[in-house]
Amino acid sequence: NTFKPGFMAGGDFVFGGIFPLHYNQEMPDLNCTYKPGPVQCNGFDPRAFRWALTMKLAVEEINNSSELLPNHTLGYKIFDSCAYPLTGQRAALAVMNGPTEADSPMCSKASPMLAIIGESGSAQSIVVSRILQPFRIPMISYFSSCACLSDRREFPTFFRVIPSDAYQVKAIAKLLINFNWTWVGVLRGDHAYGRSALQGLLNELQDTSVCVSYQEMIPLLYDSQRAIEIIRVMNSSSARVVVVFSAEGELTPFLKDYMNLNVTGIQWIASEAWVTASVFTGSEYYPFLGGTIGFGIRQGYIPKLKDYITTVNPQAYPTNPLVQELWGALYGCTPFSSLTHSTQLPLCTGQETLNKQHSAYMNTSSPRIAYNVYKGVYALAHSLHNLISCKTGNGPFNNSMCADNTKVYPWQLQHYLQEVSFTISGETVNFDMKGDSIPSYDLINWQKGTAGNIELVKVGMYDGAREAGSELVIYDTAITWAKDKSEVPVSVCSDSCSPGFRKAVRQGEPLCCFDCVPCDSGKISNQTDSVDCMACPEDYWSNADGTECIPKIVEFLSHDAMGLTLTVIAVVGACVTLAVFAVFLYYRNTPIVRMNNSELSFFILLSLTLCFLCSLIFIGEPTTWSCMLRHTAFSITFSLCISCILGKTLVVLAAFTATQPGNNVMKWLGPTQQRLIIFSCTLVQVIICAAWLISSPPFPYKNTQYQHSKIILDCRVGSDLAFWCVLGYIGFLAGLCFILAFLARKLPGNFNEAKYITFSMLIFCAVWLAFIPAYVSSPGKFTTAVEIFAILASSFGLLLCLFAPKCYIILLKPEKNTKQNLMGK
Ligand code: TCR
Repeated sequence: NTFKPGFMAGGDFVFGGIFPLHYNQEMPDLNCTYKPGPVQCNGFDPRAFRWALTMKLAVEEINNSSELLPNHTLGYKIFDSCAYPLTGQRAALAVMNGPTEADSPMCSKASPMLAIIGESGSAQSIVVSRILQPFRIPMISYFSSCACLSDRREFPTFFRVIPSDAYQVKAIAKLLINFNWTWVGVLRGDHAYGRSALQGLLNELQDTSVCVSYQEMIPLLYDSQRAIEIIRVMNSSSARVVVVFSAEGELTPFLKDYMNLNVTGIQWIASEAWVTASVFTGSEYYPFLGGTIGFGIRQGYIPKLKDYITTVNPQAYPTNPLVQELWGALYGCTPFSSLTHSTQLPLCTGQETLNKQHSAYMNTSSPRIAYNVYKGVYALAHSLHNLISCKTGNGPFNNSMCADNTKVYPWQLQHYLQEVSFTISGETVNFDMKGDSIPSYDLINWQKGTAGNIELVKVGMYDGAREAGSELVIYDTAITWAKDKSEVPVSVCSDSCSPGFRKAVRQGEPLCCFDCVPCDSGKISNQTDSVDCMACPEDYWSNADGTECIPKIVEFLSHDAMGLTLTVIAVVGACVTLAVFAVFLYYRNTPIVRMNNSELSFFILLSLTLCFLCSLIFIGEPTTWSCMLRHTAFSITFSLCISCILGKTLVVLAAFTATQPGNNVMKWLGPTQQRLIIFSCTLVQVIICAAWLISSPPFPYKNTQYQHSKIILDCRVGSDLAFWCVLGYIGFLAGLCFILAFLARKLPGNFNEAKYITFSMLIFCAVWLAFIPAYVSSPGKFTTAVEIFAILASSFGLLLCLFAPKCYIILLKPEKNTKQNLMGK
């Protein structure tokens, strides 16, 4: 009961093939009380049989080709692995055994076994690779996608023409990023494939904008209770996109439960293991699985495959048990009664119809795995061709040697395999240092077919041959999304932040979940989803929405409503003062004007006019000149005014003392002395001002500290000391004046000037004392307004207190304007 190859043919060079021609095995009883029988394989798999035929076809094509390996023939030996590591190991050993004369009488000379096409499942490939390793026999797998096989130290002779799962995970990550799905769930089966794919995806998603909302595992021993819990998690999450790393096996019961709970609206991302699964293509699945998208192995085209497959029938291979098993699987009958085959199937009548379940066997229009097998065989043939066409003395081996064509070693072929590069139907095939070929996937979308069933439509691809960053090609408009929608589903944890806001991470939650907080004033963000707000440049400030920097408002007291009002008041004040001046001039010969030194009154009136007018310098944009003028003009006119009043007080005091006998103070206080007092008092202020202007004059200044959104133009005093000296001097004069007037207030006489002077000084001091806190606390241009206001108020105070009573008498009570009446008694 020897283990026989499924197909074999002799040649100058022989390649082995290992295919899972059966999908089930029966282990012999191992109670060790009798000799254990061989493992029985059952469950014929027509798909794998087609793969094996593809290898046979490829070898025959190459043998007929006049370009590839002319004058040499290839042989093959194809064994069944039964889709299981242990039986895969048996196949590997059988392949290496070499053809014996007993096995194949047609090839008497034993040709070397150079390389192997195999195996399918990664578990089997691992075992086979370990067996081949000591003999340095290279192998090319067409279906083993485990990323673990990329480890050259562990699997030094392993090559493959299927992309490693690591690339699938990369492609899925790119897909998630492309569609802006930043909040996704991941579901996986309980096996190495699911585990490593999930791990790989998490790695790929690090440092991207995508976060995983939840990761759930479908238990190995299926449990409805657990599945329902998982479905509840899926339903309650705002992640509408779910990536599923699983095989059809464990997914079938899970989807059954999912459909029973009538959950819809999930956008599935299928892993390669189930995106091409035919079990879910029934119309009952469409409402739940329609729109599913995922990466499948790239389809290829093998022109001769269709015809070739029809040539394999029981008539052409009467002695091959596999062909008869194929017939059993496809038509449910045995073609020959003569063969002692272990099935109890009826004899074929020729009327049988193709078994629906295996109808895919005949569909060879766009093979995926078979095409991989085809590429693998061609890769071997091209390497061998290169090896044989080696020019003597130009070879790659030690001392530039070539391989000996009559005695080629597998390790020599491996060298050429590593270097090989060729094109097959437009696609370049080569291997990197890890034995991986250029990754390529089709993006497959599950759409509604004509009969309501699900059809797999190619809507894009992942092509590793394209330059980095543009590997993913998607035909957006061709995609149907879940629930038959045409717009891309949204799967985010938080909606994106509009300009003017920035993202604020929520404590203890993934980066994709955030709040949007408005930018502080003075900072802006002009893009959606800004992480930070940026500060506006100097002299710029944020607009109300926080989306743009706009120039700051420049503020100063100008000819706006407030400025105009103050101007009008100042002008009116000046006019009133001049009017009083005119009245006094007109009545200059009446007693009330003449009584107390009329010259001083005219001085006071003139200086008051100046006081009113100097407030006008404070209105308008501050310049170097206006700043210097402001304070000096103000302080000099005021000290002039107060010195005049002081002079007047002194005269009043002196006049009274003079009435007392033996006193002639009046002699000391004649008009010349009065002028001298006024002049000298004012001169002191002029000197202070001159010193101020020379040492550190006031200057215009852009104040941005007070209110950040505005530039307030005002004047800096330059020297604080000088400023306070000037004010202090005015204060000193006013205080002196007040004290003297206060002393003189009770002096006899019906018209007591001293009383009014006391009163005016009181008002003057009150206004300026009140001015200080108002000045310090008023914002922006109001500071200047307050200053003007104080000037006007104090000027009006002086004008009213000193001149209103006199004007009253002059204009309205002329009868009282007599010397008797004014002197009293
Ligand atoms: N290679 C996997 C097994 C596998 C699979 C599938 C199983 C692949 N694709 C689809 C079921 C359905 C890819 C392996 O073992 O390496």
